[in-house]
Amino acid sequence: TTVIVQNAGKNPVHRHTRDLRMEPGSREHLVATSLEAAKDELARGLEGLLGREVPVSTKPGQRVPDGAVVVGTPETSQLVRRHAPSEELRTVGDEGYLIRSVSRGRHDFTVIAANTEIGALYGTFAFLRRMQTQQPITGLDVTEKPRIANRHLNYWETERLYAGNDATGTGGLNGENGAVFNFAATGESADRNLPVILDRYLVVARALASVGVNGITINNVNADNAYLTREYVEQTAALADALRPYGIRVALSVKYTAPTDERFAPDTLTEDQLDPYGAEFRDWWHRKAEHIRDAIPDFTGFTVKANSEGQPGPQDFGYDHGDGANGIAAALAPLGMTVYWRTFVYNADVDDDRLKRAYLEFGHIDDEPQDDGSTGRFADNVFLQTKNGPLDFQAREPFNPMFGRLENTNQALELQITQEYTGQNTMLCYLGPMWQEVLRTDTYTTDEHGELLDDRLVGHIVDGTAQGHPDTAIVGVANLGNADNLTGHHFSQANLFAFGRLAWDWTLDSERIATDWVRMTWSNDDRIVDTIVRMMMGSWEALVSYQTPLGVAHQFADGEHYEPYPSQWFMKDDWSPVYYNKADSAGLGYDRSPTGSDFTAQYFPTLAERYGDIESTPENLLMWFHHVPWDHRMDNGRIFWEELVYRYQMGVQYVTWMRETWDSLKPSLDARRWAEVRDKLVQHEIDAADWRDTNVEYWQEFSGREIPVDDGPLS
Ligand code: GCW
Repeated sequence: TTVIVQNAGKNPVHRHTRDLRMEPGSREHLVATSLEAAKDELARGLEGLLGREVPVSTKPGQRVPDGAVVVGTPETSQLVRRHAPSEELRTVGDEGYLIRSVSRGRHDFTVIAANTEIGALYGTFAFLRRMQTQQPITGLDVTEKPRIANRHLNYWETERLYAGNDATGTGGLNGENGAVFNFAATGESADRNLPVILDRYLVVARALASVGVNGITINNVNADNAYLTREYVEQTAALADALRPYGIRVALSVKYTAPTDERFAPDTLTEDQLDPYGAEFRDWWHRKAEHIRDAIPDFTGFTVKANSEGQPGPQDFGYDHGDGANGIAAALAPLGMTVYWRTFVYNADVDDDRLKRAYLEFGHIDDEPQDDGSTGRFADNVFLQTKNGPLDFQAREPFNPMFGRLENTNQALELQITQEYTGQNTMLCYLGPMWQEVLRTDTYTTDEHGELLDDRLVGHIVDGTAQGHPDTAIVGVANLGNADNLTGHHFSQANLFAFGRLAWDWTLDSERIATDWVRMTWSNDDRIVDTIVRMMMGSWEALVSYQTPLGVAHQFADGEHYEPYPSQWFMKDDWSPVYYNKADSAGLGYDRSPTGSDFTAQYFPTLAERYGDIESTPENLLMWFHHVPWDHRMDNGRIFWEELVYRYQMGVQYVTWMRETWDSLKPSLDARRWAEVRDKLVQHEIDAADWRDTNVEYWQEFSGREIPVDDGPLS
């Protein structure tokens, strides 16, 4: 075969940093265009898959040899103009592609065509994925385009660093060592700081492009104002230059009060000047954004965590989220930039049930009638960025009622790829099924006449079809670090892969995604594929079972969010396990029904009713909504106490089964990676048993009942 990418280098993307360079001895290299990236991926990929070198041609005007792969856009390639029907191309938009098998006489070849170079790169990866997973590559007539426009990552792995490569594998809170990108203040030696590009940055860029991720907010949402200084902007610009050919645009997290930071003197404001309607506030943000734009022409905008977990925000100055978000948005709008305003707010001093807070703070702004006759105060270039569940990335949460309830505001769904609460870098937990469950949950959203919408799953809200939102976004909290395998656990890569695939098309099946990943990562042998996919597919449900079964939430020890500590009370109610489990002699779980906090009233009527009644609440969400009596009768006839213990045991048994199954795969897999996963599974089993024992023993103090023995003893 031959790779033909005409004019691959014709349209170099803007490069701001002249001394951008790879560190000496690199294996990766910088490219100037997305087509060059596509050409390299094909050459490398085909060489790896076919085991021989593949000729590459970038010349215009030539005959297409049999078996060739042609990549390009109508603008760069006369072959694409000739062989990709323009009516079809029109339908795939800016990021989509088409892949076609073409026959000309005795010559058969493949055309990967798109309207843009980045579309062509996405098509290239899709074609390689087909080959890698051993699907047919003849008779192709594929058109694809993403359902969600902004497929974005947030990077705050630095909070806990379980994808970093320090000795313990976990790193300390707020440590910087182990972060995926080296900025001035990071631990690695200064001569490896940006604008020096390390191999792993390009590996990350290639991995993200291969699944269609097109943006990243590079710093922690608990933002350090340093990222707005000249020195840091220069470094971010260098990174943006390296990522740009891969279609990845950068954004920054900012603090609402950044204008008062002395580091920007003499360009600083006083607190009195932090009026989001005032010219001083808006001009300040506009100047900062302009400065960034000059260095990074395709800069996306700002992510803001305001009045959340001690971060400053408009409420500190007598304004609300709408005032604050719109103030910054107005400064960014002329530059075409966006504000991602997070809705992760809670305060146990105000609401005893913190889950109600987000809707209480944001709902009325979304509902507010405007002078021009429209409804909703948030500006068009604001996304409200909301976690999938109302608490905080617990292994299973009911969906956040904000999805559906907010009708007039662009909304971004925030998912956590990094496994903060789902086993970190130790537990094998494939999150595809969780995200599928979230995206396919029926919100029962009604229109203004109270009629149910036709398309009203969470995914329809996010992709804009339910409520007709012009801009759409999905955000994943990234799990990248400086570990050799980038994620700390080999199987965590599957989560990054699944996030990207679902961000591109949320209707994809998570098992199908897992199958592709296993074929691309471990083996194409059907027996092995089936076995590993089976391990992955049950791993999340198993984790839910041995950590927080039947909807009992947040039983984690303070800070690290890895170990159990159900009896812990610390500092404030809104983080204490005892506050969530409410264990007493009557039962277990948090009553959020009308007899309790009435959080259920935030859902649309069908769900408010369903979740409000213990009999109709899905059992896997039971303790999210009810204080469940120990002898409550479950669907299968067991009483609640027995079912609870059974779940813990089943969860651990699944992990045991995974460890044994993995052992059996030893002869068939790459030895080093097999052993690394095996070590993780051994620890995983120990820690899962700890979750079961710690919790069951503690619950028993309240239930006063025997531990049922028929399902096998506790360890
Ligand atoms: O659950 C918490 C995490 C914090 C995180 C916060 C958030 C970055 O423990 O590490 O802060 O969520 O989402 O802002």
